[in-house]
Amino acid sequence: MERKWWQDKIVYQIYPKSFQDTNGDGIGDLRGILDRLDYLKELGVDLIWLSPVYQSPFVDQGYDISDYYRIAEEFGTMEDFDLLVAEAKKRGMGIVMDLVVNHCSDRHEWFQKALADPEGEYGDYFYFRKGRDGRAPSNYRSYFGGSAWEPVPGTDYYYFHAFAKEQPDLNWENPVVREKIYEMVNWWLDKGIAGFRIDAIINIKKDLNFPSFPPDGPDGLCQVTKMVEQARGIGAFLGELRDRTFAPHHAFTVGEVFNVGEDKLEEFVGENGYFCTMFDFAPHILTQGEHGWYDAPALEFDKWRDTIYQSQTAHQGKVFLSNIIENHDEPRGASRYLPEHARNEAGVKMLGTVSVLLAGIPFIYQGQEIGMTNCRMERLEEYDDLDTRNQYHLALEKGCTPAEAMEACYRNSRDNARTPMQWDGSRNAGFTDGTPWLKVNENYRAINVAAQEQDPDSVLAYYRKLIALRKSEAWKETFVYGDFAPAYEEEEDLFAFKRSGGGKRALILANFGKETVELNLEEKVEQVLLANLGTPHREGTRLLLRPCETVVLQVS
Ligand code: TEU
Ligand code: CA
Repeated sequence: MERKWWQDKIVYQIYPKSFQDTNGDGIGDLRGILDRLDYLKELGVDLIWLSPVYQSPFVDQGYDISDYYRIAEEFGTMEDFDLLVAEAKKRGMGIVMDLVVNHCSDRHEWFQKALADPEGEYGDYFYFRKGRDGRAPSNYRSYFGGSAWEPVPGTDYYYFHAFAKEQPDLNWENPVVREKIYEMVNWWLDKGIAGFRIDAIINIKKDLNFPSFPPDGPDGLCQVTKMVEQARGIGAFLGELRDRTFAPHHAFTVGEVFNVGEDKLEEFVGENGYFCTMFDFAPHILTQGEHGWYDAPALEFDKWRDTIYQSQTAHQGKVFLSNIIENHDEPRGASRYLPEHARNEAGVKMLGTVSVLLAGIPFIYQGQEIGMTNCRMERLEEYDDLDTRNQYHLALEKGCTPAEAMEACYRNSRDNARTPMQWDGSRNAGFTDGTPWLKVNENYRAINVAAQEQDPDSVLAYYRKLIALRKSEAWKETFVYGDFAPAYEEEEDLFAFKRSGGGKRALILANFGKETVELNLEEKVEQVLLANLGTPHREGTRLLLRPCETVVLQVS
């Protein structure tokens, strides 16, 4: 694969609402991000992905956009935004926006006009269909629960929404809609942003017959993904989007792509793919419930590790995937991927090591670098996320007790990762002087940036070293462009792999088990590049790895 400018980058995801508030309204803002640019630079970040900052009624936290050309009032002004792009640039960093074009908000002018006249010009910007015998056109369940078809009062029309009813799907079949989208994308790129993370993009192609399927639940509905999976021809849309916008700007693009076959990978993110990269969700899907959170299976360490090994090996040299352990839709990695006994600082460093040193592009979600964890809420009302409320009620319907349903939320709620960033030990963790829009995790006195900046052994200090190692002149060829191979596969509790490139080899070892692992190393150790529990215990070829211990070795 030919080398591209974005391949050696480290991306940091900011959830603006929860990052840093500067005016005391309890909501993070662009000025807050500006204030923290130096912090990000010091961490080693190159690209900053902002979850949506456009004007929005925030039914789905900004993933429901009512004006693509405005900054949400809550977050500041367009001047703040331009300043952010300029200040990031000064520091050698780029801003990546969230591109949400599968749907917009029901408050968007287009949709308002469409509602007023479903048969008029704007009706064709969306999917309006007539009901069948007084019922919805088909039996899809939206991602956030309930029918994906919403009746239009006073008519026999319904409109389609894959997500909430306040998020009507845009009709990509309409060339006028596509033009408007390209125009908007180019407008942002012309401002000098580095690129886009592309939201829920696999949903833009529908099966226009909108067929019903056998129900997969007692509600008589079936997941809307059924229809999306059998829709054909998304490539024409995505290729056009790339050619008209991303490609001429040499933009960095990362697709949020679920449900795409292995055979399509190169088409999506290969040499001339639709996007530069996409998230590797293979390890995340393992803990997805079949019907919802209430039946989400617990993580099995070996399955998780082997899925990553497999994905890394299969894509070698063909595509550059993006690796994450958490994002704004998922629980905290430290609470999800670490076994109970490893939920401590050493464990968090170990998890960071096996994620950041994989082949592909490392994404770090705000707070991951200090080991932020899931947050326990006492009452359902403390959750803000619509998806969480839906899943809670689904769990009750399936026979869970309220306590069990709350427990499922604690494990899986999207709000786990959306609690305010923990900057220091003062009130509200230094996030706001006012009342935070979402509860601050009670562990902020123990886990916060200020405390960790003072401590050379902190998680934060470790992440800085880890990122610096990956990016260093000496090791870049190995960690960024080098090959991946699993190692010591017979060791059940070990996450172990080799990276080789630029004439060097590194061995990464991490002990996720409860017992010390004794290894007889096949390689000669040249030097210890990184370790989380002090000098590793070695004697000749023998290496002892204590529980939660991780080491990165140069070997030959
Ligand atoms: O998520 C898309 C997606 O596929 C969702 O089903 C996601 O898995 C969801 O969180 C299920 O719990 C994107 C955004 O990342 C998410 O925040 C938005 O809510 C969604 O699109 C709609 O824009
Ligand atoms: Ca604010």
